[in-house]
Amino acid sequence: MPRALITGITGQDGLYLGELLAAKGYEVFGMLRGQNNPKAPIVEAAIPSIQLLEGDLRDLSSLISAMEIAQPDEVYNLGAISFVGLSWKLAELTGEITGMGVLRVLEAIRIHTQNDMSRVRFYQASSSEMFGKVRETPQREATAFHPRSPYGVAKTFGHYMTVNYRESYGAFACSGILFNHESPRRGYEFVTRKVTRGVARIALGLQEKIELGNLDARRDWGFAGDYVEAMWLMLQQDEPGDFVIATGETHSIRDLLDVAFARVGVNDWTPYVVQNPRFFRPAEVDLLIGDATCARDKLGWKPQVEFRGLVEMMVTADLEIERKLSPQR
Ligand code: GDR
Repeated sequence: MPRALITGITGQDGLYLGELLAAKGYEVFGMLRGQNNPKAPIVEAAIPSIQLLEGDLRDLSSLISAMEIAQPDEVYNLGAISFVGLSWKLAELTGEITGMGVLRVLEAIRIHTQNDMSRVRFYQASSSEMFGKVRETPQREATAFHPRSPYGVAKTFGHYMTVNYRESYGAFACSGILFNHESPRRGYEFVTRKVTRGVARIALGLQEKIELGNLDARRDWGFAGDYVEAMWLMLQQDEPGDFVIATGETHSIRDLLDVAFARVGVNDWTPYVVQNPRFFRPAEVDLLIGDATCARDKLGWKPQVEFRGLVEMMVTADLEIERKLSPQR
């Protein structure tokens, strides 16, 4: 039975990946921060066979212990401070966890394997935010980086550390450059979920308006369930490598609002949406669109869920959640 260790198990991707690996027959270990983490029951409900370990990306010795307990064949580093908007306010902490955390996981593997790093396959959750002020469109593996937020800078550090350990120690280390990926499990602070939850609550009479930032921002949005499959595929290859994972389509926040409100029968959403400067960012990325040709050719990966299906899935799920929370509606 192969063994996998996932950091960031409580996040959207951690849950989908844990489910995928458990279904494939893996023994799955999930790393959690702090005792009595309130998210532990959610993880245990989604992945009943999961074994939870304590560890912190700020603490190397806790990562070495996690390796010793889990004895993993594969390590997926999904743990991070992942909200870009917050990273300007928590720049140092973001650097510490999202950036230095990657180096610590790599070091923990190096120490655990006594420098024979190829024994443990490593996946780093890199991000399209590394492209930032883009040098070419669409973006591919060879596109130069120009991150535009402390988050993007920290992810770029993690990406290059992953490449460096591959080149320095022969680590089987892969970096997945994932464009935005969403689902009904997305955190409420991200724009897709903020919109789909807001739409559900407006339809049920529980909320009047959604406050948003830049409505002209555009993203390449895919379904998180499809994207974790790509993570696994990267670690099943003969050689490690870096892969862009994206749909190749771009949509604006306005498109997102069109589809989400249409799902509840509203064609003109303007009365329900207000812009608030609080949600604008000090610097925006340019047009992010990914070219996932390498992933298609080498991994045989392609996204299954397209934009409209994704947004409708999220509104439908939020209607159900909000109805349960307010049964009188
Ligand atoms: P992003 O996701 O920064 O792309 O990072 P997010 O959903 O936060 O923002 C997408 C775009 O929407 C605009 N926007 C708003 N965003 C939020 N959160 N709230 C608002 O009210 C709002 N109004 C407009 C933003 O300006 C932005 O342009 C995500 C994260 O998952 C990262 O961890 C990951 O690495 C990248 O995707 C790929």
